[in-house]
Amino acid sequence: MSKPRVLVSRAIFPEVIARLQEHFEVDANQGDELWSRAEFAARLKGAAGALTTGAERIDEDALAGAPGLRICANMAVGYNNFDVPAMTRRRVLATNTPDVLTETTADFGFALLMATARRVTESEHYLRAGKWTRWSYDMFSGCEVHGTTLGILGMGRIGQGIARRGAHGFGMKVIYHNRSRLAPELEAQCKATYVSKLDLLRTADHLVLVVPYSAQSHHSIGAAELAQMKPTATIVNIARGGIVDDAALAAALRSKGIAAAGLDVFEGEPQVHPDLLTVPNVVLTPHIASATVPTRLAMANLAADNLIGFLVNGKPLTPLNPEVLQEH
Ligand code: 8YV
Repeated sequence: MSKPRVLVSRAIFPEVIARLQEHFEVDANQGDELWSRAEFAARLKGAAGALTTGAERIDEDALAGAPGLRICANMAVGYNNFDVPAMTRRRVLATNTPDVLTETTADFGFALLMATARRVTESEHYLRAGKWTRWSYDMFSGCEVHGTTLGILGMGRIGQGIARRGAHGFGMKVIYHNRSRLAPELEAQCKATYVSKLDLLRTADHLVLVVPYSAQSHHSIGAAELAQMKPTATIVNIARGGIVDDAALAAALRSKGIAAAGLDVFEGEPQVHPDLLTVPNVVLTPHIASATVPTRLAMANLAADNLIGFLVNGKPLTPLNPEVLQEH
């Protein structure tokens, strides 16, 4: 019997490809370039499964061209590239990679917060440019971190990880806003207090965005929200690009409406809004919050386990639309 065909849309760990090859005929992108939408669609045609990385839109169009498709396994916790209702209608299982990246991503959120508040990259550029000739009492004065108020928008697993780091490691007062309040025991673990979005914006000294992207959360932070923030505040985005209106943020940074920003994700990435590239008070990183070898390997293995679990054994590990399983 021939093996089912599985698509792997971007180069990933060879050992994970080898695991998939034990069960499937694997069509893997070996290059650095993302397949075009047309090429991805053509390759998806005869596939039973796909391992995607967040950049490939799985919508009605993509699904209509791939009637044999049964599962798309995203190697990411975010899955805004999936139209889950459309996938459910077409009985295509969607899976993501929660938990395995939580602590690593929270570490990076804190690294970006620290680098932003303490002007780490800006001062390094100054040093590398040979401009450091003397000590000065006010050279690269940054924002205090310990003991300040940490605001978190989106209090899922990663948000809670950042809250714990702030509260327990840096003695910060933690406030958060989320669609729903955390259970009291989780609030206690994070030492976090629920506030309205307006209070969050007005009170936070450092605001970290960890909210999933959706039509509802698009531009959650725009000119109006930035205007509510303290001019001494910083903002960090490790969620998704579209959460922030990047043009409005660049304008607020330039006019010192807020003190600084740290961004790992961008609207239209890998393109970056040109205005963000010319303001000094922003730290920019290329979507690397989950990028450590153990974590990326765990993500790739979990995506592979979902493909194998479902297509071989009928038991995926982290389904997003489990109702599809009942129908199979
Ligand atoms: C991924 C991420 O590396 O998990 C997510 O949602 O944003 C990152 O950890 C990225 O999406 C590529 O898969």
